[in-house]
Amino acid sequence: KMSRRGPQEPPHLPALPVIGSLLSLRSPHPPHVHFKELQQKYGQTYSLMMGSHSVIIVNQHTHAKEVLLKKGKTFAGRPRTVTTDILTRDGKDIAFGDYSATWRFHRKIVHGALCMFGEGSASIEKIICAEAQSLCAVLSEAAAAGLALDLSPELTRAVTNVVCSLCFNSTYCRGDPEFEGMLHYSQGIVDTVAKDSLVDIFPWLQIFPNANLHLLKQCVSVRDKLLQKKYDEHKADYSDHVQRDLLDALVRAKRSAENNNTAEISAESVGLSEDHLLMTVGDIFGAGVETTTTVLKWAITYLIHYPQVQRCIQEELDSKVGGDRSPQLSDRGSLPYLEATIREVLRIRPVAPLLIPHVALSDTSIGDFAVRKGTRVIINLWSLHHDEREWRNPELFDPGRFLNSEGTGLTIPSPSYLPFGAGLRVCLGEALAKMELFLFLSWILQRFTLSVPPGHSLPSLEGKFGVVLQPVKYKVHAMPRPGWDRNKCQAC
Ligand code: HEM
Ligand code: PLO
Repeated sequence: KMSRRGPQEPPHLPALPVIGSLLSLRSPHPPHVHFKELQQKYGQTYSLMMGSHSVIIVNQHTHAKEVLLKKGKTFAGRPRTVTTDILTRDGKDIAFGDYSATWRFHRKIVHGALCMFGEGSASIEKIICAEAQSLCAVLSEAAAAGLALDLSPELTRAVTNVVCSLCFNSTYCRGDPEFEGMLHYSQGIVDTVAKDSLVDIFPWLQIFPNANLHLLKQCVSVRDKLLQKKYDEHKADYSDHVQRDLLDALVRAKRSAENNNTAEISAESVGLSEDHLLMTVGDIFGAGVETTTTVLKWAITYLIHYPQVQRCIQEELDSKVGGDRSPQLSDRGSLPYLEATIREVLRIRPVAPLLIPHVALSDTSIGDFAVRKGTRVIINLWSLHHDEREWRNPELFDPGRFLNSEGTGLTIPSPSYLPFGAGLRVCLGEALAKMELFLFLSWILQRFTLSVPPGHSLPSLEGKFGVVLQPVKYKVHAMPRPGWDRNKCQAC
């Protein structure tokens, strides 16, 4: 027998048990937890079949970085799935679109447009602060009336208005029916788009009556009408001289490509069709809302469980910002404990615990394992962020692990930390999300102490797995801090 030691296949799971456990509604654990547990039997990197697809699950940071960074271009593909094809008109967006010239072009336009509003620019900060102001006003009204509030719709509206300003140059008022409609369709999409972890197990199941797909299609059609309306409005009053928002930037790119028909960058060849354009704003709008809102909800859930962490942030705010003005982005450097808390929330409850599946674009390898072209690779961020070898007591919520020993500066104590992914497919909204998390949380905690209403039990820390990992719904009591009574809040 030959004993040449070349690349080997990763340990493989017997196909049926996994399909069974994933398809079974009775499975007690969501996929990221299940995939972490399977390491004990199969090792940190293993493969399995989902339907006819070969899938590799990566549970360690060295292999994760090899996939995302060192071999980023080889693993930059995305799988096509029944549900994401419905959401994105067959992958004509950025997040679920396969690696291609069109994808690169769209990512570049969006990146440019977000940078224009991004760091250093005063306008994005003003937009976020205006929303923080309005959010705090709602909280103090509720407090004055002695009411406990489900913060979810309030946080969603604040975050939505920030992306809405960026994408469409518009905002929603409380109770706006279009906003209520958006809340509804977006939850429907989050609940259905990644049933069974974004890898189609049996694509042929779609030919049977399927309640999930039916709900998804319905929600996507409501979303598409909203996107189309915004697009038509923008086309109608488009001007070459002003660029109000992301949609203007996309319309401009489309027009200039159309006027450039002779060159090799014609609108068709770079894929600047109306579909592409709509799906791209759809991505930014959807990602912009669901991710940041979810992190804010997790942050508040943990602050309610750990009042001492809340107190520490408030002491830091009192001493570095005081009570005579509101926090601003330039305070970020002097509020390390708040930053450490945000980092810890992103570690312990990653928004996208399995990222989005990657695909090998050619034959390659991960560590010593051979990987064939077309193999799907799932990076289990949950395993990276809860790895006992990398984190002391990983289940414990401890912002202090991100502070240096004096507690004066920030560190990242382990390389096993990738809340936004890395490489070619790294999150496009990282800078925006971090600004929003910092400003919303600092404004809220400067003015209020959050808790559950008397007699209510603490909200669960388990979470509900969809395309994002969301906390459960519960009511919050926001108590104004000394000096932040209703009148002051409205005057500031
Ligand atoms: C992709 C995390 C906020 C836009 C991703 C990925 C992660 C992530 C883990 C997948 C990377 C991969 O597949 O390798 C987060 C977190 C956020 C956040 C934790 C909030 C704290 C945002 C915001 C936007 C956004 C605010 C929009 C402005 C995107 C897009 C992609 C993406 C477009 C797809 C990139 C691609 O496939 O090329 N994000 N994200 N994200 N994110 Fe975010
Ligand atoms: C959220 C529901 C929206 O209605 C549509 C949408 C678009 C982009 C998706 C987003 C949803 C969920 C979070 C995703 C984002 C693209 C990148 C982001 C998957 C489905 C993450 C965290 O990877």
